Amino acid sequence: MTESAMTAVSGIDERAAAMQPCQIGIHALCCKHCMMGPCRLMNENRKSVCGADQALVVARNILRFAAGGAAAHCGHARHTLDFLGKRAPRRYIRKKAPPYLYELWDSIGVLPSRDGDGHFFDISEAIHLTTFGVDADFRDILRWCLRIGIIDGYFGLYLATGLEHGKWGFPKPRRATVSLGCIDPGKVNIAIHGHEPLAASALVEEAARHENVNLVGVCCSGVSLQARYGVPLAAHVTLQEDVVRTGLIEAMVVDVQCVMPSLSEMCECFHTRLITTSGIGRMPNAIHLPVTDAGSAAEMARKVIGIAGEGKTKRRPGAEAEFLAKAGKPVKALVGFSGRSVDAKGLWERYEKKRIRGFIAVVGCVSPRSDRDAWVTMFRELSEEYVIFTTGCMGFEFARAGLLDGERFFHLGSCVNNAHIAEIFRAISEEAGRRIDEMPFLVSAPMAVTEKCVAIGLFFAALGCSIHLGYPHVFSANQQVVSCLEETLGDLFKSRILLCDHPRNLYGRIRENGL
Ligand code: BF8
Repeated sequence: MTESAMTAVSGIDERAAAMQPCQIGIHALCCKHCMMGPCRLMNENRKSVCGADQALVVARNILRFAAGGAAAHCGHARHTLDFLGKRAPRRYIRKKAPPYLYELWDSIGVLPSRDGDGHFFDISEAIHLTTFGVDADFRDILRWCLRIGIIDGYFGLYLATGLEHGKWGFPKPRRATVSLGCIDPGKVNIAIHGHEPLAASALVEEAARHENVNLVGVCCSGVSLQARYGVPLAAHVTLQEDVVRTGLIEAMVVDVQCVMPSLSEMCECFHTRLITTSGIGRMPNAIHLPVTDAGSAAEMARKVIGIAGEGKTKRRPGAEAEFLAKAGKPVKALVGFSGRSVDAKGLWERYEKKRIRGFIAVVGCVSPRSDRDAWVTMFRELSEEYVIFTTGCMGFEFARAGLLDGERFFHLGSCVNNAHIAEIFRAISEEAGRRIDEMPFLVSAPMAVTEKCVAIGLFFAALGCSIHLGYPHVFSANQQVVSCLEETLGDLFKSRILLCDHPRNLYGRIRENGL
């Protein structure tokens, strides 16, 4: 085994410990938008070679994170449109957003500048205006963050969710299995990893014709398939390598987003065939079976079943026994809620009768740099007084802790399905006859890994929700930036940004001050 393959085989937690984060970049204080730098602005008085001050550097970095996240979510929706042979919808935000919010966004100039696919131009402009020597007004850049958040919400989350439900059906509440224990040593195991439904749904259809095939999901593809079809969910983002490490996965099929490059070498260390399906998600050592429409998706699915079936005989001797000795039993969890199956009226009544103090959405990633168990424990405590909605990798953490009960904890699906949470917030606020920002709503992304978390947080901020961002600290390093964000959101919505990277601090702030 090569040294780099050995590195891939070591766990993500060990690699995170061995690769300490840059203490300048972690606070978004590093500017590398031109080649006179990188410039490191460790204190408020320093300026970069071009004269950019700390507030400008931090604001530009936040906008670039947001633009990256929005590009991913909007790309997901665009790929789905292409797959279905559809055009981008017109006047989409006008149709989907609460009218008072649409008017407000219009009045402050944060709506997308063009209709149809025009939001891609705004994402491009966000990159443009943060290049060397364009926008030097950090307040204007922070306004752009709201625009990109709105784009992410509607042309990413809402559009992708709506298209998926329209083509492949609405999720239904169901009990389903979670954890590595859902891998079946007696069957051909195929893992589906990534985000888009194009390849994933075709594999579910094809696998249904083969009794000896066990499909398992990873990350948001897995979450979607679980909610829609009851496919077992093996792992979230930081556990994706562990799926291969069982030695029982014949094929891992990936598309886009949150697919770690380490999988390429990891699969080489086992018998697992890595299969890529997206034109923008190629990986070394992988078989590429492109999926662009229903025909190519079905062909890919047939080939994958064949490749995986041949691979089972190549498992390392003893892999099954080793797995059975180590793997725990699969955990059962209640998943598959949506805006349709959550009773907004009932939830509002629970609040009105003072049986709960509010509603917290816990969304996004889990990070090897955060104390995952401490966050789960803290939200478990909060669930005694708050209803918790969850999506994405956080949903997996709550599932394996046995918390998803459909009473205190509701699992709303993948990260693009945060649109469900926005719809539920809207429905509860309509029951109450109030605006979203007048409601006890908090959206928390305690352990962001990807840029998508920043874009999602800004979307909910633009809706008027208070937001919490835990680790890392990209929003908090410069006081002018923090004050401007707080003042802007406070003036528009009376909402707040909570910047706590420790569960106890967040717990204290929520309990002492309400949401
Ligand atoms: O979109 S929660 S690590 S899997 S980004 Fe990725 Fe984060 Fe997981 Fe899905 Ni969301």
